[in-house]
Amino acid sequence: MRLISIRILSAAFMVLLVLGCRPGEDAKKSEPAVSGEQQETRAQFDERMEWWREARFGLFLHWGLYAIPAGEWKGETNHAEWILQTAQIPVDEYVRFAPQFNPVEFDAADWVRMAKEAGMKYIVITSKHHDGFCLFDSEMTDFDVMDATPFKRDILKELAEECRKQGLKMCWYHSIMDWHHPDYLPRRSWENRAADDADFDRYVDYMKAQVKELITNYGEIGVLWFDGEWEKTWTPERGLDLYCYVRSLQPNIIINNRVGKGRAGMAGTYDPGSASGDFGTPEQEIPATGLDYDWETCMTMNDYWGYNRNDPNWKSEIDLIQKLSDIASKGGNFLLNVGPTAEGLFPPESVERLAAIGRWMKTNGDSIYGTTASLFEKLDWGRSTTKGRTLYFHVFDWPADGRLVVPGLLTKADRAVLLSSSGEPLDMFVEDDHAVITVPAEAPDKAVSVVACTFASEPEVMRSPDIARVIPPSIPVRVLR
Ligand code: FHN
Repeated sequence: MRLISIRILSAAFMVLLVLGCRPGEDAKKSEPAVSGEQQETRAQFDERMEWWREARFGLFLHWGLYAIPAGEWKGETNHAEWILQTAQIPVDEYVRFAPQFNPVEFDAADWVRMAKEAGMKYIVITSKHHDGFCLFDSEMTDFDVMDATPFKRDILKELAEECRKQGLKMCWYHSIMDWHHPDYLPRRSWENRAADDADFDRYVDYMKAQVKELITNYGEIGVLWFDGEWEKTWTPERGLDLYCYVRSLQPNIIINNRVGKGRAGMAGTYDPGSASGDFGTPEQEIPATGLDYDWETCMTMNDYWGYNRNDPNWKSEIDLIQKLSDIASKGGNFLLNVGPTAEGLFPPESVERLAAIGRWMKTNGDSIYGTTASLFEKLDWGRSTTKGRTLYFHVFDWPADGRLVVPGLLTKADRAVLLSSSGEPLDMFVEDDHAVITVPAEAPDKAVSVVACTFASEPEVMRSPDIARVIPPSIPVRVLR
């Protein structure tokens, strides 16, 4: 068996990323189009993405009028944020929820505290979902929390101020699709609302004006998370125009791939070289392997994004923590969702899970924050993440014999410790094609126990020749032939 060491040159990273922000033919709008080209080198892109790659873990919030019915309609209980569509509620009936929206228990400080204590570094909230209702004070419409509800508080303003106070990044979800606005097309198939006077260009003007409000009225925004891009009226050209427009307002903002038409459905994959957006968006799923671009899995804790009071199908804290490890081991971010109630509270099941994840992150956060993907093809007992010359081994299935075998690791660590310990070194040796770390009989954590191995020099990892993954060029890779 001949081993050769090769360095994988990530040619993809050597290429300058040039972003042509030429206004599309739809850019003839009242708003100034982005003039000229915004050129961004790989180094500039990496700098813009840096905080997001470091963060690895964020809170998704789906909140709006749909929290009032809480999934229920005429005896059915299988609705949520799509209830206008799934229950075929005419718009003039749906808007009657607005005067009922009075979340008097809402406390931005409490929400941000729970996210922070869970180890989350950013919050993405629905500024406007597909139903068109705005959780912020918009000059463009009265169908917002300030004009249409008794609550009359700018929820996004309160959250943005709290995020700045507590050190989290504030980010907005914004739906391109808008079932309420008279100019949005197409209408819902079952609707009898006239569309003769609808003008989609006029709707895009409205949407861009609201996006401008979101980007200029609330301080620095980390991510604009677009959604609802799949209908035929939205085009790649409009997506590029919108991407450039947002970047012209806040050049350092990060924008997901749903600004354009690039995402492949729920897989959320796309070609960053041709489609707009800065990261991929797998939804309710985790890619089988890492992707060779930035990506973030978004996921619910139960079955619905918006609050459904009858949904008992909650993922366990163990499952959620293992999903966090799995995602980080593939170089992705995890955007975990909470659907607050109409009163403005997180469901107790969400509160419990956030707290449990937070306890785990308090001990093991170093194995998630700022890490890159595993150097190993597959570890039957768990996952691995990488940070400089430290490899973190996330053990889901603890070895009964006290021997943690790491196939393909050919270098003995300078130091091996359990993150849950006070730093007592673990014995370790290398034999043949694997390393063995001696660990305690009992797993320190019922979800994921993490062993950190720090190497005096770059660890050598043996891999099969058919893995065409891009590995940081600084780490030599031995290829088994
Ligand atoms: O239709 C939406 C859905 O309601 C939810 O907001 C998810 C979250 O990513 N996105 C869309 C479905 O892909």
